Formats: sequence, structure tokens, C-alpha cells
Amino acid sequence: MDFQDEKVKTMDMTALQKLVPIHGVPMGIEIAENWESVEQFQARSDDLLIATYPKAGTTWASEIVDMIYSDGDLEKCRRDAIYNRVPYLEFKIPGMPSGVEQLNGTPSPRLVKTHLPIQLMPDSFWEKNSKVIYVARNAKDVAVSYFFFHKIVKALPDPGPWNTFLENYMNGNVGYGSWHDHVKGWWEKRHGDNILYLFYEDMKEDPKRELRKMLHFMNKEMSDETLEKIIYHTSFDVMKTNDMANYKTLPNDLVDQSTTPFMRKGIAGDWKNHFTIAQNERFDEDYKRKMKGTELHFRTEI
Ligand code: PPS
Repeated sequence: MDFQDEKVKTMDMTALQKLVPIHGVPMGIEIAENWESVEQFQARSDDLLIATYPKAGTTWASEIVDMIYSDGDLEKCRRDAIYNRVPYLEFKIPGMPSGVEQLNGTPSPRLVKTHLPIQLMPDSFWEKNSKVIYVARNAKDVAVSYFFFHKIVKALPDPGPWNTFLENYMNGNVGYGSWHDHVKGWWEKRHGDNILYLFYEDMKEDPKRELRKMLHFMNKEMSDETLEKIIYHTSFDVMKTNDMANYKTLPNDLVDQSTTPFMRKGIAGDWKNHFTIAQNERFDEDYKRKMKGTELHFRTEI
């Protein structure tokens, strides 16, 4: 897909910023209006889905998986921008092919990106038993990353000041709804042999160990040398300079990276630079309530 500057310039961004509930989950208005085609999407048995709550490491996991599919061939991975190599299922903005349209025209085996909570997944993924890699990231770093993302993506609602955004985020009043429900929903489904549940913090801590999990899940074998190569090229510092992975190919009118880059910090624990003591206490208390009864455990630093 080619995001043409001229087309994007004429878009009414404020009209796109509205959130509309789909089965109770707030979603961008365009996604909501195109929902039927997402619901009816025809998955294939050899699709590999990368599912995440926004800002949890989607692009990172996507680049890794595309490199695995390409057996570590860098040139192959530079064939196109990440949003074309791994189309975004529910993506929709006016005048552009939707994610569904893009995927319908993609030959198998397809890589598919989604941020959908499990209850909104199209049935065909379960019917076809497609494989899913779910990446979860701790709620606090996601909050910070999502806040900055709202500032740079023109089609997203204005986040307002940090405190306002944090309240909205804690209440699930942001695109894709509650982080808590999202990570718990996918966690409950993880026992099937077609779901691999990974953590961003584990990937940061030991990328080789996590990459091996991915390979095993994908029934792939790889030399240690290729594995090391993939780890290097998908490290934050290298991906940040790779225009096929850092979203710099998108027009400024859609994603303005002049103040904050998409590849912002790429660490675990940046929330400490943004949460006040009071915000942190309030967040923890709310978190405890919402995550009660789950064995799901996150690390907020490594
Ligand atoms: S999106 O828009 O929801 O698809 O964003 P997503 O890719 O899920 O998340 C973006 C955050 O992931 C960081 N990132 C990485 N971290 C570590 N290593 C690598 N290679 C990497 N690539 C992207 C990116 O910087 C965003 O996090 P923050 O905390 O904002 O830096």
C-alpha cells in the first residue's frame, strides 16, 4: 500500500478521531464502519497472526517473524514497509485499501497484524486454527507509549494532558479498550497449541531465548548464525534506523514523527520517567482490582 501524501493531506483527520464501541470496545470510527468486512474476514490455515494490545511490541515481533520467514535474508525483508509485509487486519482510513482488502490480495503464507481483543477476533481464525503469536507488555510502559503515539498519529483522538490520558487508559476509554481485559482475554486462550503468549520484557531480557520459542512454535529450524543475525537486525537501535520498519515512509500528515519518533525508547521501565508517585499509587490500586484472580504476571522493569 502506498500512502500518498496528497491523498492524506485532503483527509479530515478530526472526523477520524472519534471512538465508537464495537460490542462494547471503543474503536476508531473507520474500523467500526468497516466492521462487517473484518468479522467476515477469511483466515487461512497457514496464516500467522501477530496479536497485541497497541504499543506492546507488534512491530518488533512482526519484523522478527518476517525475518524468520525470509530465513534471515535482509534484502527480502527490505522489499517493503512493515505495514505491507505484515498487513494490519482491521486497518481502515478513507481512500486507502483496507487491511482486509490488502490481506485478500496477499499470497499465502500470510503474516497478519491485529490489535483486536480476543472476543472480537473473526471466527475464521479459530475455524482454520491459524497460529497466533500474542505479545504482552506491562501496562505502565504501554500507557506511556500509547500516550506519545496519540500525539503523533493524526487520526487518533487528542490525548490531552498525560494525567487525562492515563485516566482514560485505566478506564479502557481508548482505542481497543481496556489493557487489562485484552491481556487477560488472550491469556485465558493460551493453552491451545496454536497460541504462543510472549512478553515484551522477556524479549528485551533474552531475545535469543524468546526467538527460539517462536521458531519452535513455527516448526522452523535455523542455524545459530542466522538467529544471531535476526537478533541484531531486530534490535531497537538497528530497527530504529531501518526505514522499512520505523514507519518513516508514512506521510507526516498522518504520523508526524518530528517531536517523537515511532521508535521512541524501546525499553522496559520508561514509565518511571512519567508517572508521578500519586499516579503510580492510584494505578497500582486499580490494577490490583482489575487483575485479581489471574496468574498473569508482568514485570515493570528488568
Ligand atoms: S503499534 O503502533 O501498536 O503497532 O506499536 P508497537 O509496535 O506495538 O509498539 C511500539 C513500541 O515498541 C517499541 N519497539 C521496540 N522495542 C524494543 N525493540 C525493538 N526492536 C522495538 N521496535 C519497536 C517502540 O519503540 C514502542 O515503544 P516505546 O516505549 O514507545 O519506545
